[in-house]
Amino acid sequence: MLKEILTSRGVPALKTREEMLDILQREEYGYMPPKPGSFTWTEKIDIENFCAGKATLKRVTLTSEIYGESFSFPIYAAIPKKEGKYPFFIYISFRNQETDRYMPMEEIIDNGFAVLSFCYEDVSNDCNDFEDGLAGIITRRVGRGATTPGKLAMWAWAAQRVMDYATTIDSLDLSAATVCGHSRLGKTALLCAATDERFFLGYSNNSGCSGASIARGTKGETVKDICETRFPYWFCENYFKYIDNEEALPFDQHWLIASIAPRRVYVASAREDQWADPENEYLGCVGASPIYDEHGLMGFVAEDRFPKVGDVFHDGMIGYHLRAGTHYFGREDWQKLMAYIKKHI
Ligand code: GTR
Repeated sequence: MLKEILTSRGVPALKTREEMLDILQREEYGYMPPKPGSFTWTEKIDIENFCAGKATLKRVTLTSEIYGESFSFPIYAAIPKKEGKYPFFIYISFRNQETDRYMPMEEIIDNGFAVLSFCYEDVSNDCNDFEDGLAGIITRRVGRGATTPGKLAMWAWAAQRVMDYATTIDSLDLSAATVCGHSRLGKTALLCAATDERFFLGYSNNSGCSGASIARGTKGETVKDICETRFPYWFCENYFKYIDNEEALPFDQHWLIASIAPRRVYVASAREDQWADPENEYLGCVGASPIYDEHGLMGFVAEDRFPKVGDVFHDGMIGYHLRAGTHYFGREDWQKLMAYIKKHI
């Protein structure tokens, strides 16, 4: 039933990962900024006995050379003290805080994970300002145009620099890296995981339009809403061609999910978050699933119907849940995400 819905909406067939990533970057997010020429960091201990002494919290400044300029941004690194190799989250945060309402740090540490996090606006501000931070460096070189990176691509690039730093830490299990974020930062997390094969899992929480949610036939936010009225600077200018013209998109958002394959991806929806359109987020998973067949893996193992509150689908390479409540990255989401990871590592 759901596959037929996708077909009847004219959702484009999957292509190779390379082709999908090229089209998504060219027509939606802009091409990802280049990898840095050199990469250094400085760190200091912020809280020695963080979370009742279970972890150390460091404040780290990452510095990358890009287009001949130097770009730095701060991150937090919360690493459990007990010797071990920890699976970890790279959490793209709305706020420059080591714990916040979307990130229950102690609970995450107690579940056996480390967390590296940064505030997206320390990379470039969330407004139509292409002079601030990383945006300034990029725009001085490539300008602002049809295929140049929008802010989502810049924030995703920054999460990849956090991954560069993660590779230098002995106590992290580099085969179990998850990038995660909520809403606009859920879109960012998917783009980050899609364009960097070092991630084991990309997790998007309530990412909606231009994230996990199929654009064609949405009952929530449209390309016009997101580009015209609200956040044009998140994208490259080519995306504006599809305002009121979703049927002309040469892709749909299931390509973003499928570009993470054969690695894992997780989409979390909330019932009352109709702006993100949970049904279309679910369709994104359905549409991406067949890519895993080529790898002999089970993609989305779920029922062939729209989701209901309480559904948790954790068996396939694509994880999913739909919870009650509104647009929020809550403890229930974290618990389900951590359960999925523990099941598969
Ligand atoms: C909304 C936007 C969504 C989503 C959300 C958020 O206003 O329309 O696409 O990204 O913001 O990031 O909280």
